[in-house]
Amino acid sequence: MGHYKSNLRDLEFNLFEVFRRQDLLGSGPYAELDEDTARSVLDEVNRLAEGPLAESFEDADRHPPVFDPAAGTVTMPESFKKSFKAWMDSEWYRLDLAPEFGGSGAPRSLTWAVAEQVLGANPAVYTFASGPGFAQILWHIGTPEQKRFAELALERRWGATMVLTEPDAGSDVGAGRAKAVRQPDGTWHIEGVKRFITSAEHDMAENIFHLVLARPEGAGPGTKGLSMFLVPKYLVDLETGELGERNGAHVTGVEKKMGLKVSTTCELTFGEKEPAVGYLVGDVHQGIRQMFLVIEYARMMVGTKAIATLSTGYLNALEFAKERVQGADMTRMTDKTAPRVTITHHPDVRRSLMTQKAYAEGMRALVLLTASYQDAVQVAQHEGRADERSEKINDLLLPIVKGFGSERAYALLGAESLQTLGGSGFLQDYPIEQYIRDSKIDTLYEGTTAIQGQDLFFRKILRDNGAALNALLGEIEAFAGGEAGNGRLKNERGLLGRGLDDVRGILEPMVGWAVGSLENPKELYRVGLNSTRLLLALGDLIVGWLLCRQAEIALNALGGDGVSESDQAFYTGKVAAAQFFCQTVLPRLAADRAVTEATTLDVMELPEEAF
Ligand code: ST9
Ligand code: FAD
Repeated sequence: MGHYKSNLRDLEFNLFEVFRRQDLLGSGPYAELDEDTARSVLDEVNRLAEGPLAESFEDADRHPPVFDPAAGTVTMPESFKKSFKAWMDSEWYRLDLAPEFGGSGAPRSLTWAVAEQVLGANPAVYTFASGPGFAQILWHIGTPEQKRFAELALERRWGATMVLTEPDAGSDVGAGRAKAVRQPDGTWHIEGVKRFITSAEHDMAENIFHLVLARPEGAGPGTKGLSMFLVPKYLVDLETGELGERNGAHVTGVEKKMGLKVSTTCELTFGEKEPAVGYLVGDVHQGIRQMFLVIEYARMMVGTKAIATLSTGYLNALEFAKERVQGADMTRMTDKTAPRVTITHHPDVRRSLMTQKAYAEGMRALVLLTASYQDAVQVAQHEGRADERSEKINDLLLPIVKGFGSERAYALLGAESLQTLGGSGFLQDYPIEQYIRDSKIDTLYEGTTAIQGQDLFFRKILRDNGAALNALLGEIEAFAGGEAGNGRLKNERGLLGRGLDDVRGILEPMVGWAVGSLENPKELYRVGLNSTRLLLALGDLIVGWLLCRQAEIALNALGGDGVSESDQAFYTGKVAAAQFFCQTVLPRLAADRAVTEATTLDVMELPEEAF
């Protein structure tokens, strides 16, 4: 067996028992897909993920890509090339694409379930394979020539990148200095240096196209002055599809990193050797809006990657714990002759395993809840209407999937999954140390956690007048006040209700300070001191709610006839995870609330020298 342990049963539980995706299948945009087919897709991808995709995970970490600075080229490890080819040859990436663009138009919930398996098995396979997805975005927003380019990119499996970051413009994308100079023939020449660009060079595709943010000469400051340009590595004859001249976008460095080593992170220099020809995407100057079409997708991807990694980390830890014999049962700890037991007998190991299980499964549900709002948006589009409520709730959930998902996954992988293995966890004999190294990036790229917290509060809550948030909290309130699970979940519903009060208790002063900042700008600092806390607290509350919803379904299933032995165990675990989470995690929200309420400006008034 390879390193990757998927949780197919839980994916199917979410899709078909919790979110009842089969109700959407067979009609509307998903007319061609039924439940059996969806299950068999999951099954096949699972085999691929656990087998050929996972196979190069370790080797490619130990033998990362080799950069030749003189030629500006990268040689990828052979093992990884095989995994990548297996994924591309399977063509499952087409699930995400619209039928008009050569895809199968599957629901987002199914495509994110599939993505979880790939991202858990070998995340860089997924990111190197983003060409078709990027091409679809270009196809949607591009000029007729760019649509043709996008079709070629799909057909020829070209690679793709998103190019925002510069040495002095990371979180602050609007500080970017890369310049675009208009040419008499209508094209643009891009000049400048971008850094940290994922997949900008490799030897797994004949061409790579970059979607680049640059500032046209004379354009205004900030993000709104940026435009998006299509800059291919090789220029393309759009009629024949043949590659032409080498364009002037060259990789001038590849970073050495803590983890995710097989994913090339490149310095990309434009217009140094020869002009870097760019085409204004859609022939409109709306770069940041266009780039956010990619970013929204990528933020969901990053959260899913983190959560997938926690899940396989937990399942590896669980397997180890079931076999590792150490110490006596606690009730016989003073009896030196007592039989030694597996570590799953120790209360602290059980606490740790259940914490991992509850978060891994609760956050998987968070991803698929978010995806189910994306399904609703797709269905509405298919029917020629807009589902604004689902759009807004999806927007609200994205920073939680990305920011909360990555923070909790990384923290738990280190503090709990690796810890379960004792000293062995520290060794490269087990995959967890690599999981930790590979998943740290998830709290950083696609906007750091601080940026996610601010996005959540200012854009997704304040700017929306709390509409989407109130809709979501209203659902949690109704659940907490309802009859779900009857006596079996009464205590948990009570705890959920108190957690909800506490989250509202965090939000209220924050909104007050934001309003107060109109008179006293420094009040905003109090918001800034709490926005990450809010992000994490709201994430915990939603996970608690989703686990309780799962527990309700599990209790009903357990009450029915003919439950198989493995399902008995599965559903019993579901109820236990919800109870454990509500009892041990949600009460901490009261402390978060107290900390928020007591926020002072002391730390902001402290001279820098005192740090
Ligand atoms: C990176 C890549 O890190 C890492 C991994 C790459 C892997 C690639 C593979 C990914 C797979 C993906 C597949 C492709 C897709 C497939 C599809 C298939 C179907 N939501 O607040 P303002 C916009 S890349 C939407 O004033 P500031 C909006 O237009 C580097 N839009 O911002 C807004 O205008 P308006 C990642 C948003 O103060 C405008 O921006 N780097 C949102 O000027 C201005 O907004 C980062 O993520 C949003 N949430 O700038 C940067 N927010 O208001 C992080 C803003 O009129 N920094 N817009 O609507 C930030 O996000 C900053 O907050 C900032 C601030 C730059 C936006
Ligand atoms: P900074 O913005 O300098 O942040 C430093 C610290 O300050 C962080 O803790 C941050 O949270 C905090 N901070 C900064 N501003 C604020 C603020 N306003 N409020 C509160 N806190 C703040 N970029 C691309 O364009 N394309 C890619 O493909 C790509 N891939 C990447 C791959 C890797 C491996 C890495 C490491 C980065 C990649 N990036 C990519 C860049 C990535 O998106 C940025 O690193 C990220 O947005 C953070 O920017 P920064 O590193 O400059 O950190």
